[in-house]
Amino acid sequence: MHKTTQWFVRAGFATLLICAFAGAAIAASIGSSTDYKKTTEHRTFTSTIHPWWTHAVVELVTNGSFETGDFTGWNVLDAGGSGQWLVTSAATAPLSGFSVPPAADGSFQAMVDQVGPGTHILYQDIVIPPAISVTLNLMLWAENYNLAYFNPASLDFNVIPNQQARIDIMSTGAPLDDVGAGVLLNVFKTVPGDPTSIPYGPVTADLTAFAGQTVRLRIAEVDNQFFFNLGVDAVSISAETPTDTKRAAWGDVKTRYR
Ligand SMILES: [Ca+2]
Repeated sequence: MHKTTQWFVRAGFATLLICAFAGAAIAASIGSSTDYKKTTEHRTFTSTIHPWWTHAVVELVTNGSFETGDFTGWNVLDAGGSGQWLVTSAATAPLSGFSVPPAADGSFQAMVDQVGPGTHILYQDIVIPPAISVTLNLMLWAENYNLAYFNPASLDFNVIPNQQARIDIMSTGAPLDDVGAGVLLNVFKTVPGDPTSIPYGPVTADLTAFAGQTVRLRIAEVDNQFFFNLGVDAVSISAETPTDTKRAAWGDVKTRYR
């Protein structure tokens, strides 16, 4: 065989081998894609936006169960002649001596106790990321020994009578005791006629409207009529954020193909 012809034959054979290897590589790549599909087909999707998005749930409240035994992550404002927010695992209120229900979660809970009039505000500023949904959950109990509520449009214990509790989502720029335009969403409020003994129970609110904003969660109690114990625990604001798993997985496939 002519040398040139032999070279072409050899080159053709080499080309066939290269094509075979390339084909195998492509097949391997397709196999990888198939594996990815197998992985995702068994995943549970809840998104209504894109079927390849999965969700991550992020907790936004620091020390929401008070299990540090203190107010780490929180801010407290106690005004008046008596009383304070405190973190306790005790079965008896430390100032008034009234009985206290067990913590709703873990060992510790936050509560207000007093022996005289005062305003007591517990708050935490929350940075809410862009999210599909944002939800507030907490557990609350109350014992209003006055057996009646008074809820003037003020959290000032000098406004008489004033005997109320409320939970609000606030603008961070508003005064701490604001009950006007600084209240972005009222979540809970005692009004005259409400039960004055409230056993531990859930309080929930949809905060999705505040995604991408920084807001203040405020839990407030005012008393100037008689003893008023208020307790909270398991305070949670959870944000559900999308994660584009398809893009991440495809990037991984591309890396392996190269
Ligand atoms: Ca707790």
